[in-house]
Formats: sequence, C-alpha cells, structure tokens
Amino acid sequence: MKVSVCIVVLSLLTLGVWAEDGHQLWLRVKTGVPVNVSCSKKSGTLDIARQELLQGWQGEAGATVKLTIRADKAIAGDGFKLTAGGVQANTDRGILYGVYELLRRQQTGRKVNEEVLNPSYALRLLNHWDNLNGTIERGYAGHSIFWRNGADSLAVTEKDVALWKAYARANASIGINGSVLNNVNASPLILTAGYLQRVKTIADVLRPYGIKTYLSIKFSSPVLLGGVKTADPLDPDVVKWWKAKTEEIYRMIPDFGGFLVKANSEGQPGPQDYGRSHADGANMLADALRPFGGIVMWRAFVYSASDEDRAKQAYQEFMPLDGSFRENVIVQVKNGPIDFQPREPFSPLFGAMKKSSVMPELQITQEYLGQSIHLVFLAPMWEEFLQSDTYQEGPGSTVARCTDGERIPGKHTAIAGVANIGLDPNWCGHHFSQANWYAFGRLAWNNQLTSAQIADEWIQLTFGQLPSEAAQTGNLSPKWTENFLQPVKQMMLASREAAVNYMMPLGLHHLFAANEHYGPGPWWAPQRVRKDWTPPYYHKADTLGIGFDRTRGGSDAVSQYHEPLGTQFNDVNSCPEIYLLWFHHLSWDYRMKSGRTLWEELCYHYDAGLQQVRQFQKTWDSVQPYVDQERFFHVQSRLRSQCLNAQEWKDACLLYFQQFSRMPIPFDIERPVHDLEDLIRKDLQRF
Ligand code: BDP
Repeated sequence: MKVSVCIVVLSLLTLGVWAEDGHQLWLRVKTGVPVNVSCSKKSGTLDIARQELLQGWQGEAGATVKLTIRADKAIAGDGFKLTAGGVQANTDRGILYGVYELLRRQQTGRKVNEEVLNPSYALRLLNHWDNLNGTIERGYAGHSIFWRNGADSLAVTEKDVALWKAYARANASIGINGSVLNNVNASPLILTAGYLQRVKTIADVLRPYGIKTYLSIKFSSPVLLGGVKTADPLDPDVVKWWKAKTEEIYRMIPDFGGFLVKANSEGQPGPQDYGRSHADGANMLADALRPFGGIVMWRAFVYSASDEDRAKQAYQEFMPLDGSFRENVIVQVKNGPIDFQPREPFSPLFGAMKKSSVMPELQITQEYLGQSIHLVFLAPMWEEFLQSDTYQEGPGSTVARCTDGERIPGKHTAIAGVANIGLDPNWCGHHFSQANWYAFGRLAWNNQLTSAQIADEWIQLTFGQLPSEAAQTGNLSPKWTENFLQPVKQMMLASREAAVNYMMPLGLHHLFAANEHYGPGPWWAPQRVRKDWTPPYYHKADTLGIGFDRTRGGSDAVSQYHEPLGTQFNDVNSCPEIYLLWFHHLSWDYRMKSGRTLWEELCYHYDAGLQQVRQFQKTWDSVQPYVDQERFFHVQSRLRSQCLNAQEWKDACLLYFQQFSRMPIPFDIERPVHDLEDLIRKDLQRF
C-alpha cells in the first residue's frame, strides 16, 4: 500500500502536478470550509473581503462571520477588531485587513481572541523604481509589471489587469496601502496624457484593495513638458503649471495619493538649481496637492561631491529646514546615513527632526545584499533599525517610536519600501525574497513584530501546504515543525548576519565592485569616478590600519547623534563592534574584545560568513522531502551561486587587505582559493 502511494506521488511530481512556480506567494488557495458571511453594507472592498472568507475559511464549518462597520474609539485608521463573531472596523479597508488577519491566524494555527489591531504607520507604501520602458532600476526579478516598451506600451491587456489584481491582493493581505508606480529617477513623461491614462487604469484596479496610487515626479517637468522657462519653485508660472497638472491628475484619479520626489540628488534637478531650498520645492508641490488631500514625500537622500563625509550630508542639509515644511510634506529618509548597506547605524535624522513628519525608506530589493541570488532575510536588519535607540527623549526613543507618532507626533506617519517585484513568475526572482516583501508589509503594520514571528508566519503560509502531508497532518505536525519549519527559520534568521560577515563585517561598508553592487571590489577606484562612489573612500585601508574615522577627532559624524549615543560611538571602547570600522580607523593589531587582533577578527568574520552559507546548503538539502521539487531545485541552485560568491567576497577582501596588514591569515581557517589578480580581472565582467 505504502509503495503504491509513493509511486503515485512520484509520478504526479514528475508530471508536474505539484509543480510550484511560487506565483501564489503566501496566499495559497486552500479548499475553504463552508462559511456564511454577513455584512450590512456593499462595496468593492467588502466584496473582496467576503470572497476571501469563502475561499479560505479554515474555522468551524457552517459558521457565520459578521463584518461590522461601526466606529469604535479603540480602532484607529485602518485598524480593526477581531471579535468572537467576526471583524469590526471603522472603514471597509479595516474590514479587509481584519479578514486577512483572521485567515492568516487560522492558516498558521494561531488563536483568534477578541483583540484590536491598529497599524503602526498610517501610510504603508511600496516604491517601485520602475522605468517607463519596462526596465527596473535595481530590479532583479524581470521587467516591470506596470510599464513596458514598444508600440503597444500603453495598451492595457487582460493579463495586465489580472497581474495588477494579484499584486494588489498580495499587498492588501499584508496591509500595504500605497504604491508609487515609477522610479524616483523619474521620466517627465509620466505626467503626459497617455501615461496618466494608464496610471488611472492601474489606480482603478488597486483601489478596491485599499491601495492608493502615487507618482514620482521630475522637478524640471514644467520646463521639459510645459514649455515654462524655469522650474524655480517660487516662479508664478511654475506654481501655475504644477497646480494645473495636479488638478488634471485629480480629475482622473480623485483619491490620488501624491508625489514622491528625488531632487538635487545624484544629478536630478531640484530647487537648489535656482538658489531655493528643499523646503521651497516641497512646499510648492504641497500647496498644489493640499486642496485634494495629497501629500509630498520629499527624499533626504542627498550628498554632493564635496570633501565633507558623505554620511553627514543629509543631516546637514535637512536639519536647518526642520519646521519649515508644510503639514502635507513628509521627509523620506533611508534607514542608514549612506545607502542601504548590509549594515549601517541608523540615520541621525531619525529622532532629530521634531517639527516635521519623517518617514523611513527601506530597500526590499536586495541591491547591496546579493540581489536575487543570495538568500538574505531582511527582517532582522529592519528590526535592528526600528529598535535602535535614538535617545531623542532619553532611553526608549527607538526609531520605531520616533516615526510612528508615539514620541514625535507628526502630522503623518508613514514608511516606504523599495519593491523587489517584477514579471518573474515568482515575482521576486528568489523564492526567499518573497519573504522580504512579506516582512516589509508586516513590519509596516506592526513595527514591534520580531523577525522570528514574521519568518514563522511566512514559512507556514508559503511552504505549509504539502501535497504529501497536509491532508493528514496539517502544517503544524510535530514532524513538519521539527524537520522543516525550525531549520528553515534558523537559516532565514541567520542569513543577514552571514551576508554581513562574508561581505563587510565590523562596520565596513560599500566595498562593492563598480556600480553593479553585487560582487567585491575593495580595490575599485577608477580616476574618472567620484571618490565617494569608490570603496577606498569608505575603508581607508593602508599599512597603518583600516576604517573611517568619524569620531570627534575625525569627520565628527558621531556628534549628529543624541547623547549618550554620540559619546558611545566616539569612544572606541564603548562603540559596538558591529559599527567599529564605521566610526573608527584602527591599527591592524588593535586588540578586540575577543583578545584577537583586528586583522584576525576580520579573517574570522569573513570565514564564518562563508561557513554559514555552506551550512544553509546543508540545511536546504535536508528539507528536500518537505518541498515541491521546483522550488527546491531553484533555491538549491541559488545557494550554490551564493556560496561561490561568498567565497569570492572572503578571498577578495582578505587578500586585498592583507597587502596592507602584512599579517598571516589565521591557520585554523580555510585558505583562500582564488588569486587576487584573477578576482580583480573578473570583477569588470562579473555579470
Ligand atoms: C542608490 C541606487 C540608485 C538609486 C539611489 C536612490 O544605487 O540606483 O537611484 O540609490 O535611492 O542606492 O535614489
């Protein structure tokens, strides 16, 4: 009997019956148990909520679920209350989120108690860096789901609409309520009639799922599109042009969210081109949007080619403007002071700007974390960031508390994540990169969730429905938990630290080759390239030592942090070792807390990172019986590439830095297997 069952299972697998391309994400269709849904109101959003319940209900058969829209003081914004009989909320959107939470709890075997759940941030947005020709800046999962090149670029097909719906549903299921549809390096064409028509169509598809549409704009659009002589934000013709353009957008999309702006940053035009400030630029757009309830998200990602430490520049430019932004402007700040590195301390702008709304920008797409080749779960990085203490009002003023309205009651609370979504069947390139999309949404909803909780949920929802086991044992059988859930969770939770170890441990940063931002290139410094785009600017290795001196005796970036943090970072003895070379330039024989020299410690970190990836390979192979073969082999092959790349990182960095340290690689770790010259030669042809 057992043998024949096995044969059937095997032949079904070979036939691809259970082939899994990952397109369903964490929303696997369950055969729902019969349920009745009662709701006194009708709307597109409520229809979706009802449909989800009918399709996915895992509770008592024949139960009646009541969806109640009734104001309750405990429920805020998009929040909801789970009750014994169903879901209560102030809005249709709240009901939808409540239904997804209810189903998630059922599917992961968690209790449904009477409980109010309110979101940490009112605005929870994805930023798509999608270009209008269909390519995606820093996208590693195929072309854009919104834009494409060619003669039919503006035609809307049924396939487009189906994909946008699936996208909207996935976002709604994790509470995301806004999408910026185009790259921050924006083409002015997005504001022309044809593109706006397509934006309207997309907005119509996303709306019932509670998602508002936003656009990135190019600051010089009035000149490039409108024939206006200038883009000076104080010029009356410019003000008029933006007002008219905004009105045109709202005639088409009455609930349009607003604009995201990258100005005077990396060559983009902005108000400073006309001697005006960031506030002048942001306020002009904010005034155009205000009558319609729209907002401006103005990015603080700015740095000029000056001699000033790049890590200090955003703070220097924006702090003096605190208090001069309109109430519908939010300053959007990347989590770290440089640029989405594997590890950075938090940007000192968090907890500093007290009279302006400030929102974090995280990067879901793994530009600097192995792209869609490396398995790196980003929740631990975001948790570390959100729980960092800014000391804005003494201890406990975490970044989370300083941005979610609890410590600094700004007018708006918001958070954005740069999306990792493309046309690949599995949306994100790597099956495990889906977990980062999921984690972003969950943390945007609740910034106190732990990475372990999120990983647990995601694994259960994404891999829990096993053809061979689910019918008899369910997701949470002890065997499945012990042999699949636990090891995979451990792997995910360790993966970010592993990447830090094999790429840039102990506070090193920006050691990437060229501007692909994938492989190692600590040597990379062509004459023609700006210094602050090259690794030697950041590691400053020489025969005396390594690291960027940002202490009071150096660039003094430490003084941008509140006390006692500034002093803690400044003092080499109290600076956390994870940030050591971010803040200090130290000799190769500096004694670490472990008793080893700095050089030895670096060697051990690089080696540990590589060994961790080897362990991930073993872990993944051990769970093969619990995964469909398509996803199994896909992830297995990516882990092989990750391992090869981790080896390159280790060898490249150690062999390169060894030229300066002139010390041996400790004899108890694995020897390098590459030659430095080969790696340097290869770096330009890496992709
Ligand atoms: C950097 C990316 C670049 C983006 C820029 C930004 O390399 O492609 O345009 O950030 O955030 O990380 O504007």
